[in-house]
Amino acid sequence: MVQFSKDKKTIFSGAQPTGNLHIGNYLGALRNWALLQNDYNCIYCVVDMHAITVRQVPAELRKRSLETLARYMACGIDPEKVIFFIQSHVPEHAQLSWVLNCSTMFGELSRMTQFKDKTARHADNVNAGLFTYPVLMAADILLYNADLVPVGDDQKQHLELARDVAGRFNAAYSPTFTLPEPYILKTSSRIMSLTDPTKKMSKSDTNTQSWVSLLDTRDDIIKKFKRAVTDSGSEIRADAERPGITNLINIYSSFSGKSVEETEKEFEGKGYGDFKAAVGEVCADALGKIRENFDSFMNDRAQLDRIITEGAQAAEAIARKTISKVYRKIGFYSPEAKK
Ligand code: ATP
Ligand code: LTN
Repeated sequence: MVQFSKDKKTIFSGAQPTGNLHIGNYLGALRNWALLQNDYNCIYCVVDMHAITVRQVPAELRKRSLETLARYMACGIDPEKVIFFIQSHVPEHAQLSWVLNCSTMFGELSRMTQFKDKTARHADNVNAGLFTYPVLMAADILLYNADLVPVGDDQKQHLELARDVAGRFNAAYSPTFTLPEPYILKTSSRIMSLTDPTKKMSKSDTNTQSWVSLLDTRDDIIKKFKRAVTDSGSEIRADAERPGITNLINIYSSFSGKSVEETEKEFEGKGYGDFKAAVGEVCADALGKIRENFDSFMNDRAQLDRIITEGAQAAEAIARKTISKVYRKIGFYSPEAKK
């Protein structure tokens, strides 16, 4: 069982059980979760309950939830150090979500930009879950009294709402929840599209040449970098005026662990062709290792199931305490409670 230290701050984050991910997701999110596990008490959750706010194919969702866990572990998350579980396995998330719904205002939820975007994209399925999505996210975080939440730009508004709801509950009853802060990664760099380096790399881009998937073969990866759009000029130097080469330098430096300056020095006097080949190699090596780890986790279902079960037990031990406290404060009767 994971042993948390009293001296460390608690980090909570959630990952959508999505299928294909790209190196932008890896360098901007996945890898960083693993980097935090030594310095913080980390609780990570695959948010299958959030996923059903848009229509899912049930068999696919089941498969992807497992794959998401295996993928994060392949990127270095160690279930001996981190509480790692599937959201629907800990019913307290749904329980707290309902209570918090009653401390969240209709107007606040109406202002959420993700709700407005998703409503436009899924006009045939504007369900109430899509609307109250941020309340479930607040419940995720507040159940564990997380101090810090690593999130991307798009989730900052939701985190702000979680703080507001927590503050409102604390004021109405008595101090109960820790107010969570966003955790901004110092190392986080934005990886840009390989075909248009002024746009961020994104899996919704229909041109598959623009992004490198974690599942691409070595050959594909090398080809994609060879064809990557670069700028006029021939020097390997990072510069805001030359977004193409700058992006490749960032990618090389992120995978190799070398700084931008070291990278520029290493390739001094070399051409774009040599450099692109080197970026392809270093990326393919790293993804190859992740792929190998992933396959070995996926091939041992008994071990994965054990990790998921123990993760849910550890999470629930914390979540149960919070929900009992909340139920007591709001006035739900319990025969076990002391009179
Ligand atoms: P979509 O195309 O559906 O918007 P996406 O590929 O942009 O998806 P998200 O699912 O929005 O990815 O993001 C998952 C995580 O990966 C977030 O933490 C986000 O900040 C990070 N991320 C996404 N794209 C990049 C990128 N190009 N560079 C760095 N980090 C990224
Ligand atoms: N909404 C987030 C996923 C998410 C999350 C959370 C992130 C659900 N619950 C709690 C941080 C903390 C997303 O779509 N990336």
